[in-house]
Amino acid sequence: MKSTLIIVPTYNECDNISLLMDGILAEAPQCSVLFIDDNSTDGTRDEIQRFMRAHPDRVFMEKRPGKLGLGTAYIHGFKWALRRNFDHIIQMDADLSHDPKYLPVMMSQLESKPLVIGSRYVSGGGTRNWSAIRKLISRFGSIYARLILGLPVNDFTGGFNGWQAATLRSLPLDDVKSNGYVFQIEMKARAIRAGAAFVEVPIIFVDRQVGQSKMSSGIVYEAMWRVLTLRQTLAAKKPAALSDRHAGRPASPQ
Ligand SMILES: Nc1nc2c(ncn2[C@@H]2O[C@H](COP(=O)(O)OP(=O)(O)OP(=O)(O)O)[C@@H](O)[C@H]2O)c(=O)[nH]1
Ligand SMILES: [Mg+2]
Repeated sequence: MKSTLIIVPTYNECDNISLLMDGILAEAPQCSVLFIDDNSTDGTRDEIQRFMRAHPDRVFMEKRPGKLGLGTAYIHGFKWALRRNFDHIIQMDADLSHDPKYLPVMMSQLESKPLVIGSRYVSGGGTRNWSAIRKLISRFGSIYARLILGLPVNDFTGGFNGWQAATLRSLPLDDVKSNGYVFQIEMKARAIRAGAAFVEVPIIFVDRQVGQSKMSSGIVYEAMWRVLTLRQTLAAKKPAALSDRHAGRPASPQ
């Protein structure tokens, strides 16, 4: 059986850890979990350590000294996973916006697809409890990236994604410079341009109930600017064939 690591970046998510871990243990008991915590001050680390003590062989934490950003947290986690030879890597938020109930379908799709995208913008996907402005920013972000980068992904900005290890190994992780939302766009664009086949699995994204959003206007501006520079970067590389892609269609159940 393939080994799967779920990577969860955390910054002050104390009240979400327990529910998240209960969900993961129920839906994907065979998976390992790696938290990347950026020196949370609200007791997040204590909560994580509680689960590490209960599941020492499968719950791990990397501690970083301060809030260094989502992008570098994931790159740190990806490298950690590759060093330990996990076959599949799934990234998800700690704030329960990404429901662990989707883990089984993502894992089963990863058996055959190099990149599995949890998608709000394919049939069966959607968002719950988001303000009109958040919906607009998210929808616009994905359409903007799709048009500028010329790649047929419906949900470019989502952060609930699965990777075959070989897909991550094929990417120059040290060259990934985006740190906020746009990190999700850059990773997908680099992988697809490198030839990774992908599938978009429908997910319902639920707005966080507790904890503080780390979203800011700076993150949105970074995304708009960075997508433009990313187009230049990727244009300099030879595009690979976009074979076996299933953009826009929900994954068929297996
Ligand atoms: N390690 C680390 N984790 C972070 C950082 N910024 C955000 N996170 C985590 O990344 C995940 C996504 O962050 P959120 O604040 O939920 O951002 P979002 O989902 O884009 O926006 P909201 O859901 O509106 O809050 C959560 O698990 C956060 O705790 C960071 O600088 N370092
Ligand atoms: Mg969130």
